[in-house]
This record gives sequence, structure tokens and C-alpha cells, in this order.
Amino acid sequence: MDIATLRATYPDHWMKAAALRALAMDAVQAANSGHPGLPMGMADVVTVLFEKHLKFDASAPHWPDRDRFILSAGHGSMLIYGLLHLCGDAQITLDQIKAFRQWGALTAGHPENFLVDAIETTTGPLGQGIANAVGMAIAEQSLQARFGKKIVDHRTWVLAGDGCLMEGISQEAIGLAGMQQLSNLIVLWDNNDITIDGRVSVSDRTDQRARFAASGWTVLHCDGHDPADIDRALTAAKEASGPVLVDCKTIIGFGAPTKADSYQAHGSPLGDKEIAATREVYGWPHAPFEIPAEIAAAWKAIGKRGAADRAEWQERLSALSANKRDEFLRQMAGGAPKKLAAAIRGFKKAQSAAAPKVATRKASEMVLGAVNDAVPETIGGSADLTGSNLTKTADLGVFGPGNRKGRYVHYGIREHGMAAAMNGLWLHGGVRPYGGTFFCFTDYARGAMRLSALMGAPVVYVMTHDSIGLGEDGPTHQPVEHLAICRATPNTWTFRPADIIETAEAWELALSTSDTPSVLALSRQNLPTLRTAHSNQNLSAKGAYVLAEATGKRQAILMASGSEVEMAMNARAALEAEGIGTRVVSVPCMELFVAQDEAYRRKVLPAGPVRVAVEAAVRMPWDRFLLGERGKEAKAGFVGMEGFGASAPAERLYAEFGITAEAVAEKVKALL
Ligand SMILES: Cc1ncc(C[n+]2csc(CCOP(=O)(O)OP(=O)(O)O)c2C)c(N)n1
Repeated sequence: MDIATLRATYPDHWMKAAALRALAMDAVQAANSGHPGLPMGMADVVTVLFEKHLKFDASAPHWPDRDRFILSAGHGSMLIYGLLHLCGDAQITLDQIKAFRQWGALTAGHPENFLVDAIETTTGPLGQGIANAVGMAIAEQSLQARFGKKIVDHRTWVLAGDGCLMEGISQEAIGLAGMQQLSNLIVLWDNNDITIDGRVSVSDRTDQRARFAASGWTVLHCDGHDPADIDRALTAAKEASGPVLVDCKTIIGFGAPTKADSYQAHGSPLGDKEIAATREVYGWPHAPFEIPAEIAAAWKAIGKRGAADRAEWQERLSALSANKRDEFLRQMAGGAPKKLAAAIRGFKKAQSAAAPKVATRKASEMVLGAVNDAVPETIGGSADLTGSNLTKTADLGVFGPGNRKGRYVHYGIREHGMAAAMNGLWLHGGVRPYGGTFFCFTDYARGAMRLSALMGAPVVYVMTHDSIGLGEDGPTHQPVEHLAICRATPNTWTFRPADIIETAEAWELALSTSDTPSVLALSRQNLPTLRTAHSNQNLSAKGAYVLAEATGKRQAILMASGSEVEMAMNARAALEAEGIGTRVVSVPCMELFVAQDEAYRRKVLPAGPVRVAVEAAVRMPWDRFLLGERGKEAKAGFVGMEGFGASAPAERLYAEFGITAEAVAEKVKALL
């Protein structure tokens, strides 16, 4: 249908969509930066979605039973800002639209959930949103199974572009959602055939519909500019079983006389001349940022559509027993239950007495046994390494199409998809996600791990096989730089516990924060319990602490994490035997140590003694504690890895790479 016919056939719809298009053109022009093409192309689809299908109430962006709307193609951010503004969102005022992409504005370049309540997730890195949405859909199904359909019954809608679908992560998301048969997930594909470099055909010839269908999705299509056809497709999408792709055929920069259907509409302002000509095409004579009262009122009414639904939901919630209601609200709020601290204390007390010699991955499994009982909202999983990561505890049950009560997800060999889904699980609310793979494969998950940190999503990454200590699998599997990368990432706690007690403490911290993701780097090899004297206090909360004090005059301080703490203790024994007073500082979490006040840091790392750090990884993150924190280069040494590992049994590798208690003791003596 051409524009004249659309305008004539659907005048009310046309003007509402034109308001959205004009806001996008004008805000991008004012900012002299941004992406007008997507909002102009998808305005019809989202107008129909918001007017007829999306369950939401603009006055209550945190209403737990709202539909989630994810703009996976985050570069089209003016689409969501325009929608929120027009629907009467309290935060996205007209001034915010005018300040698009400027310092301090809520209307950041790409949508940021931590700035705007109604934005469900941070998008911009293409493909993340669609994978977040899979986690949100899983969360909805899990909560529905636990609290009932009267309280939890909503959908997740995703707007994804060609870019999202080209990213590899989309395949992981599609595969997982298809297998899980998530009927509450609908992806609206902005099929405009344009990316930055030009036509999609310059880089892709995938039959996207066939790809989704091959993974068990229902595939529908519509003319993305014809409101009746859009409505038909969205209605059908809600009725289909399993996840749905709606192929919306659209034109990027719709209506712009010379730039529509071209990459020129994608990511730069259209220019005053083109905008003026587009206004003519739209029949939109209004000044920039001016919305006629009648159209503004129509949009405001859309924003209020869900108010009655919400009131009814509120009544159903009130009708629940107080216990169930409180538990629902507690889980949605994301705080750890009181039982957690007691469970961890009990676990530590028993294990410090039993003093088992177990790998920290095994210790983690043992902790999880207690944690999963105390915290009913955990959903665990692994990227096909369940038996190695030891993430599945007894009685969790497997989440699947036939068992939505299951609390364990077999994510398959999809590290990136798993990490992004876990972000979605958390962002949905009501779930504490954790998931495992080999530490080395944080690289594969990294795009989503970075977003956990940026968004403040306290996802727990259970990363086992944390060093050359994994042995025979060799250098492809042996992380050496990964601790440095995780520690370099802002707002991420990287825990490398030394024994079962520190493992329990790391889990407690990871599950008690509501705004920081944690990486638990866990060993494959057995480690003795070093903390045999029980303390109710969580010593790992300080990040580093004195594990063993020098008996005589303190001449050396050894610092270590994880499996090398045992080595530091052995080196200390040897040095002490030679009369060299040696302190051992265990460093389970550098980030938490750095956050302590100077008095504490000085107590742990006083000036004077020789300092040697040992960790089977690269030196980089240790420099702060070797050279800084009152340290001196001439009195500092490191024992660790300089290159990649090799294939051999772990003991041989440690010997060959010179990471031994003897080497640590020798280094101390050379520096004294
Ligand atoms: C992971 C990632 N890679 C690259 C980019 C840069 N980028 C932003 S939009 C875009 C093209 C997307 O094309 P499409 O999804 O078709 O969007 P449209 O042109 O329809 O607006 C690219 C490459 C990005 N945002 N994220």
C-alpha cells in the first residue's frame, strides 16, 4: 500500500504513527546524531502493538505482570523514547526528548534500563536483547508455575533488526527458545533489508524465516506499514504455540523522499531539507517537538489502557495468602531471603570441622545444596558442562516444556546465549540466575557479561577449571588472562576461593548483592580446607585477609588466590623453618579488597616486608598490590604464567611453568 492510500484508509493510526516518526526525525536532527530510520520504519508496527496488544500501564513501569517490550535493535532508541513520552511515562518528558543523547539526559544514545524505569534492558550491542528476552520468557514461565496464572501471565515482545539476527548470539537464543517452546515470546523482525553497509545482500543471504522455523518457531509475516495486517499478525502470534517470529516487511526511513529504503536513513540525521519534505509526505505541518493535543490525548489513552488490568491484578494479588504474597513480592524485589545467611553459617561451621579436601567446583556444588534449599528463586544451569561445573543439585528438577517448575536449565553449548538469558532472568524479576561453563570460555560469554556489569545485574557465573590446574585438556582450555579481564571489568566481583569455606563465603556475597555480577573461578583439582577455625564472619567480604601470620619478625608477605593459596602456605612453612617470618594473605576478591578503607588495607599489606604474589595466571592485576599499596618494585616478585599453558597432568604443568612452593620461597629469599 502506498503512503497516500495508507493515510486515507487509516487516518487515526497514521497520525499517531506520524507523531512517533516526527519525534524521531526531530530529536536526531537536534542531537545531530542518532538513528532515525528504524523508528520511522517500525512506527506502524509498534503503534499497533502498543494500542492493541501490549499489556502495560505507563504509570506503573514496574507492574510485575506487564508484558515486557525489548528494543533489541537498541540503536533505534528514539523509538522507545518516543513511545514512552507519548504514552505519558513520568520520566521521559519532552525536555528529555529534546536532550536526546546529551550529557545527563535519560535519553541516552542507546536504551539503558538503569536510567529509565520503563526500559527493560540495556541494548545497543546487537543481538543481546533477543537473548535477554529468552531469559525473561523463561522467568515468566517459572514464576507462573510457582505462583499461578492469576498472578503471572504475560508475554515478552522483542523488536529485532537484521543486525540482531545476523549476530551469532541470535542463533543461540533462537535454538534455546525453540527447544523450550516458549509460547510467551514474540519477536518482531524489522525486515527492511538495510544495514549500515547497504543492502543486507552485501553480507547475508540467510532465509531467516526458514532458520526460525527450523528451530521450532512459528513464523508469521505482515506488511509492516498496514495497520490491519499488523494487527492480524500480532493477534495470530498471541494464539500460536511456541515462540513466534513475525516477519514485518518494512521500509527504513519510511516516507523520507530521497533517503527511505537506503542506508542513508540508518544512522545519521536526515537534514533539514529532507525532514521538511518528509513532513509534507506525512501531512505533518507541526513544528519540531510539537504534538497536536488530539494526537497527544490519543497516545495518553494508550498509555492508560492497562490500568484496569492492573487494578484487577492487584486484587488477585491481595487475595493471595499473606505468606504467598509476601514471598512473591520478596522474590520480585530481588533481595536474598533471611535464611541464606543462616544456611551459609551452618555450612561453614560443619565444613570447617570436617575439613574436606575437595576441588572448589565440588565445594561450590556442596554450597549450592544448602543455597538452593534456602533460596527458592535460584535458577541454575550450565552450557552443557553440568558434570564438570557441578551446578545441578539434587531436587532442582529440569526446566523444560513439560516441567516449568524445574529450576535447572540445560542451556546447551551456548555460553553467550546463556549469559544473556541470565541477564534476562534477573531483569524480569523473581529469579536469581547462576550458570556455568569453563572459565576459559568467559570469552564466549563476554558480550553479555559486560552488560551484566553495566546494568548491575547480579548474575553468578560459575566458571570452573580456572587455571592450568585443569591439566590434560591443554592450553585451549587453560585460562591465563581471564582473571585479569574479569578484574578489569568495572562492577564485577571476581572470586577465586582457596577452599570450601571461601567458596561458601563467595556464594553468600554473590547472592546477597542486588547490583553486582560475580564470577566464581573454581578449581578442578582438590584443595585442602585451609580455614579450619570457624568464624561466623564472612572474611572474604573484605576481599583479602591475613590467613597465616608470621611467627617471628615479619620479613615477607605472600599473596595468593584460589589453588595457589595452599602453595603460599607451603612456601611459608619452608621460609618459617629457615627463620624467615612470613605472612600469607589470601585474596579471594581483589575488587572487594580495593573497596576497603586504607586502614584495613594497610593492616593487611603494611610497608616494609618483601611481597611475592603467586597465581597461575598473568601478573597484570597483581601489580597494584606488588607495586602500589605501599609496595616497592625492588622488593616485589610474582610467580605465575607468562604465556599459554600446555597439555599434561596438572602437577607436571605447575613444575614445568615454575609455579611451586619452592619457587615462591626462592623468590622471597632473592628479594630479602
Ligand atoms: C554487536 C554490535 N555490532 C555492531 C554494532 C554497530 N551497528 C549498529 S546498527 C548496525 C546495523 C544494524 O542493521 P539493522 O539491524 O538492519 O538496523 P537498521 O539498519 O534496520 O536500522 C550496526 C552494525 C552494534 N551496535 N552492535
